[in-house]
Amino acid sequence: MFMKTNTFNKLNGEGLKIAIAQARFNSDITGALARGAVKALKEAGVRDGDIKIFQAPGSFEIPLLCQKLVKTKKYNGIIAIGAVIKGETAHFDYIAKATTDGIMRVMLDYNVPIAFGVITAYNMKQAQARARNDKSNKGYEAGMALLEICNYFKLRND
Ligand code: DLZ
Repeated sequence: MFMKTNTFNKLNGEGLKIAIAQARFNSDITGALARGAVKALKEAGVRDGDIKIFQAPGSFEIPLLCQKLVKTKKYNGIIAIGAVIKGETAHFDYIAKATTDGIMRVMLDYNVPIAFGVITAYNMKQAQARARNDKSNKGYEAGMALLEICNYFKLRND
C-alpha cells in the first residue's frame, strides 16, 4: 500500500516524535521488543529525546494508552508493544482480539499511525524467537513499519 513512494528510499526519522506504548506483562519479551523498536527508530535518525516509552499493565490496556497518547497530539506515531502468550485457558484469544481491535480502532478513529508490535505466541519459545537481538525482532519490524507510514504521510503532506 505504501510501497510506491518508499520501497527504494531510505527511511528517514529525522524530526519525528514517536511514543512507544509497551505492556509490562511478559516484560522480558516486551522489553526486548521495545529495544528493537528503539533501534529501528534511531537507525533512521529519530533523536533519543524524541522517543518516549510509556507502559501499560498488560496488552489489554494498550489501546487506552494509545488513545491517551494520541490525544496529547505530541507524537507523529506510536509503536504498540505487547506479548500475548497462550496459557491453559481462552484468555489468550480474548486479550489478543481486544488488543488488536482496540489498536486498530484508535488508529482509524484518530488518523494517527500505530504500528503493531504485539506478538501473539502459542508458547514462550515462539515469543523468544520473535524478540531476538537482530533485525528479525518484531519490535524492530514494527519500528520500520511506523517509519514507512510516517514517511509516506510526510511525502504526501497529509
Ligand atoms: C491476565 C493476562 C494474561 C493471562 N496473559 C497476558 C498475556 O499473555 N499478555 C499480556 O500482555 N497480558 C496478559 N494479561 C494481562 C491483561 O492484558 C490485562 O492487563 C489484565 O487482564 C488486566 O486488565
